[in-house]
Amino acid sequence: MTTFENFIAGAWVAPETGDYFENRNPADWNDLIGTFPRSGASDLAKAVASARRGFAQWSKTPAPARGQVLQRVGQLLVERKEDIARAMTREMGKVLAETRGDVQEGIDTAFYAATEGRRLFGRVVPSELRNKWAMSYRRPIGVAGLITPFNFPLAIPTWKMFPALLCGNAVIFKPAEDVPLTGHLLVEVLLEAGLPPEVVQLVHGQGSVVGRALVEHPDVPVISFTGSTETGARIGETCGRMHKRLSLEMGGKNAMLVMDDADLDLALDGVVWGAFGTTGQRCTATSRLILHEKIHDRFLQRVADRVQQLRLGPGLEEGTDVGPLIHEEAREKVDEYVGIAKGEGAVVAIGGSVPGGAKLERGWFYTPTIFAGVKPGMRVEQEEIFGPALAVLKAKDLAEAIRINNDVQYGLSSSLYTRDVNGAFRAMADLDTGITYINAPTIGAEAHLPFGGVKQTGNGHREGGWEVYDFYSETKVVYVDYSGKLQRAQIDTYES
Ligand code: UN1
Repeated sequence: MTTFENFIAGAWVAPETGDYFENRNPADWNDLIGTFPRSGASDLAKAVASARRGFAQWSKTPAPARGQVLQRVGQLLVERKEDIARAMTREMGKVLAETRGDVQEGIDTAFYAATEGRRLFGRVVPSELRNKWAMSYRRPIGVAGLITPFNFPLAIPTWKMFPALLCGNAVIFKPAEDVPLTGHLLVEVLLEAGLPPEVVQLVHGQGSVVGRALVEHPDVPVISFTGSTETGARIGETCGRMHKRLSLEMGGKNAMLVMDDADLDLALDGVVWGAFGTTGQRCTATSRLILHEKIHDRFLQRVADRVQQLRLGPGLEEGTDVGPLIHEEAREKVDEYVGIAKGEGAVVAIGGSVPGGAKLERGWFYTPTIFAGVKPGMRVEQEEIFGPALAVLKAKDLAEAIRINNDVQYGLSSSLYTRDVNGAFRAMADLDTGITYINAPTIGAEAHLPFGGVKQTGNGHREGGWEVYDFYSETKVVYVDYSGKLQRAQIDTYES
């Protein structure tokens, strides 16, 4: 058994609290991965003081040189992809193919960030006055606090960290308590790639202690958080009061719409992957299936038949389709929603129980579950369950399906299966989500496009792609007047 430490002020150090928590495999809770610091506010304060020194150095490093470090980070991730993926499956539970994908998303993000070091475009625009230049460019901001969830233990930290670093900021990383090992491995890679040590700080611990101290610290002007809408709202209040820049990625209740003219074989593959991949623990997961009434009964039957064949098991085992949930409360939550669904008059078509069998008895497994006969407004139709549970609804046409899709508080991802090009374009405009897929499921965003949602899913920012660089940099505007005389904007141009 290994004891892991924080990375603060350029060294691996024990927490000042002297306190540690256990990290166990969710597929086999006898498997203890290690113990990690349960840090306190004083650990965090030390990290901030060091990160400020890191920032002073890193912000003066030319952006292309910062990009070179990220290039090496990408290369190291390529070399370690298999090892990190295995470690990640062991601590998080999702199947190996998916954790390999998770590392790949980090690699893609690293290589994109590396090349951005030679762009980070500003603009030069004509001044309204003679002999005067007007331009904008991007400056680093300071120390960025990054609070990340368990479900993409590598990819989501990289979405935040790599653009933040490329823009010249220092970062403080607080990974979810369920996946501290992946966070540790990522910081090791950054250091090996040559990132100056004080530019990154890793502080393990509870959101309510370390996360909170990070959000409340006056010397951390940028916060990026992925997690629940409730926690995001609390963080938002603090950041609003302190005038901090904040990016939030929160809940989803994503729907797949399947019309009567769709390729149903394709839609079947799509919904099984979208709803039960990652054991449904994606904010992009397909958690509602809205079926055209003409195909509803037979398509639902096909989905149920297929989902029943999914093999539950440890993610490291060959042939496993669906791994465990992350922890006991997550499994209890799914089970509670089964009760809620029944109470509201929905039908549990399949699943709805804790599976038996020796292989599964020491993990947080739950049988893939389908709720049929769900009506708009039921709680299982409105609330994020974050587990292997799919609510199925019926609609009389595309317009009604879009209305049902939009009538929830969230707006991350949506999907439409159809062969009608006019309908597809109508849906692209009218589905009220940050991302829409046509003839593909609601999951699977690519690292080089903006990622994020509308309504209660986010607060208007995007991760990924080109837009995230706006979030992690401050726009500076410079006017250079080389006329040698006072020129008054808005006055002299128009008077002479
Ligand atoms: C998340 O679920 O929090 O689009 C992120 C996807 C992945 C990222 C999901 N690339 O499903």
